This record gives sequence, structure tokens and C-alpha cells, in this order.
Amino acid sequence: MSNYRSSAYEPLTESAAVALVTRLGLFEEKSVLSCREIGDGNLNLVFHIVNQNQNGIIIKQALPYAKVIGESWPLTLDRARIESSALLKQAEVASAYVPKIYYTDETLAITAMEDLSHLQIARAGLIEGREFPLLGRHIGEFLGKTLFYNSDFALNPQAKKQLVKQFSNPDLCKITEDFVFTDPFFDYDSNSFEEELRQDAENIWNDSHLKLEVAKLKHKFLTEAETLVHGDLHTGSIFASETETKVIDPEFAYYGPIGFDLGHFFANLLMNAISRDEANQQVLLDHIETAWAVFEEEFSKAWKNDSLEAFAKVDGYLSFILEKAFEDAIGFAGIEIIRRTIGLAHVADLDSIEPYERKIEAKQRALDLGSKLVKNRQSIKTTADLAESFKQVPVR
Ligand code: SR1
Ligand code: MG
Repeated sequence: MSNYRSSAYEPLTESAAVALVTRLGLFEEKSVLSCREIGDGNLNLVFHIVNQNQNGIIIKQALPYAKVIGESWPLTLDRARIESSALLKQAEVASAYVPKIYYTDETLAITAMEDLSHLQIARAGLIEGREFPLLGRHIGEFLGKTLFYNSDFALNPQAKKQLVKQFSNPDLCKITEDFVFTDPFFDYDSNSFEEELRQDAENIWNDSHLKLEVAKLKHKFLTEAETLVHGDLHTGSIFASETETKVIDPEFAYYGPIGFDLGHFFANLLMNAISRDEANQQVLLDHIETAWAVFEEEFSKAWKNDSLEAFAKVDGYLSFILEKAFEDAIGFAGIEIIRRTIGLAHVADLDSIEPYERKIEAKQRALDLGSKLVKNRQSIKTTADLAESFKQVPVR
């Protein structure tokens, strides 16, 4: 992997992307290359370049503004550095679960990485009804390893604080602070929802118990620099197949609460479950159960083998950390479900439900579930309790 600083930033075109990979020698000489811009996310350009044998490379380039909002929302290009650095840190302990990086350029805000087009974005596959049998296991292992080995439990205090500095990510954290933790809980213009949900949204805005609990969870996001989190681990940030899982797009990475990524992963599986008939929901709840069990197993194994913390062997300390992570995860999951339903950025799992009346009912159920998870997180102690809470939220 090589790292460069060009003299000036400019957004790439498809032909400029081809010229770049040719100049870098990322394909064999005389390759016949074709390129398509395939970015369908909110923030970046993504170029898929393939040769005559269909071997490919991805070039991802950060834009200086949020594509989903428009040029009026400027965003630092530094997130390209954050993303490639996070992928490299994650690869140190969980290389099977992240794309390989071939090249980065901080000024052009570019990362060249492994083409994963033999896999499918998990959200799209789950919407089609695919099961991805190893998804929960793989995400549990990825999180158990990356969240432990980048925490104070595995690092010396100076090294950890260097990483906190390296992964200081104010612009992307601000997006989360606003669009995840704040705006959906007030009558703000950035929110977006069907008129039929207005009463439900108003109920949320007027629910002072819910708002107090959201405030506490936001405070955790703002202040608890426990470990290097992915920061946006929804099912659109995961490529999967029957046998492989790769976590992409860690541009929101920063030092945050251990439960944050777990909560977002759980939430996105629960929203997919809500979109399905009851008979097809269990597979999502099973993924949640497996992800947590494998996370707990990996984190505990690493704690026992590799903890540098003097108190690591004190009875009850590991359980305290895991219980806190689980409770936080449930709360973060609830907030993610609410913001994906009435906030700025939605998920196709809910938005694509047909007919329209069923979509509205599913979204009402999502809002009820989200509120319940935030408010009752202290009494939801296990993934079985979470599954029960899910099942007990009726379709209205
Ligand atoms: C303004 S960006 C909206 C959302 O897209 C990203 O994937 C994050 O989830 C962010 O909250
Ligand atoms: Mg993303």
C-alpha cells in the first residue's frame, strides 16, 4: 500500500479514474480498462474499474460536501484519511472482514481498494430475502476483535491516546450528532416522513421520558472514547455472500462507545425483520443472537489472553464492561431505528415496503420498537429479551 499527497484536489471523472490507476500501475500494462461511477451512498464518488478479464479495483473519492444534502453542507476531505486508516487498523486484527487497500492519496481524498463486486450489499440481499448464513458470526468476530484490540484494555495509555487523536473526526461525528441523535427528536426541517406518521413523530417530540434517555445516549456518543468504532455499521456498509462478509465505509470511525456499532447492526437487522412477514423474521433475530454471542466470546477471549489492564482479572470487571456494551447497544439501536424512520436518511428496507398502507404500519411499528428499546434498555439484558421485545411490539 502506498500513500501520496497530490498538490490539488479535484473530483475525478470516469476517464480520470482510469488514467489514475494506469499511472499507478494498479493493472497490468496494456490492460483494456472500463470504468463506471457507481456511488449510491450519501457522501462519496465510487469508481469501479475493470480490465478485459473483469478483474476490478474500486477507487473511492470523498467529495467536499455531503452529496445527500448538497453543496451547502461542506465536509472535510479528511474523512478519506480516516476511512483508509480505519480499514488498516481493522485489518491488523480482522483482515478477513475488510477490503484490501492498494493506494491512498490524502489530497485527492482517494482510496484504491479491493473490488468486492462478487459480493452483494447485505441490505440489498436481505431485502431480496437472502439469508447470508454467516453474517451474524462474521460481524460478531469482526467487532469482538476490532473493538477489543483498539481499546484501553489492549493498548498502552499513550498509544491509545495517539489513536484517539488520529481518529478525531469532528465533521462526520457532527452528522451523527445532528441527524442521528438530535434532529429526529425535534420538529426540525431536516426530518422527512410520510404525512401519515406526523402524529407518531409528534408523540416522539413530546415524549420527555424518551428525550431524556436519548440525551443520555447522545452524551455517551459525545464523551465515551472507549474504542475505535466503525461509526456507521448499517447493512449498507457490509458486503456479504453465503461464505464471506466484508465491512466497508468506516469514514465515520472515531473513538466512541463499545456498544455503538453493535446497536447499529442490530437496528438494521430489526428494520429488515419489520419489513418481512412473521414467518421470515426469525433469521434476522438469529443473526443478532449469533453476532452478540460471537462478539462476547471473541472479546472475552482477547481480554483473557491479551489484556494489559491491571484490573482485568478482577472478578466481575469483564462482565460489567460487556453488560454496559449490551445496554448501550440496545439504546443506540432504538435511536437508529427512529432516525431511519422519521429523520433525514432512510433505509430501503422500510421505504420499499408495498403497498403504501403496509409501509406506514411497518414504520409505526418501527417507531414503537425504537422508543421501547431506548426507554427499556436497562431491562433488556439478553438477545432473547431483545427478540421478545421485538415480537411484543404489535402491528397497529
Ligand atoms: C448526511 S449523511 C446521512 C447518513 O448517511 C451515512 O451513511 C450515515 O448513516 C449518515 O447518518
Ligand atoms: Mg457510508
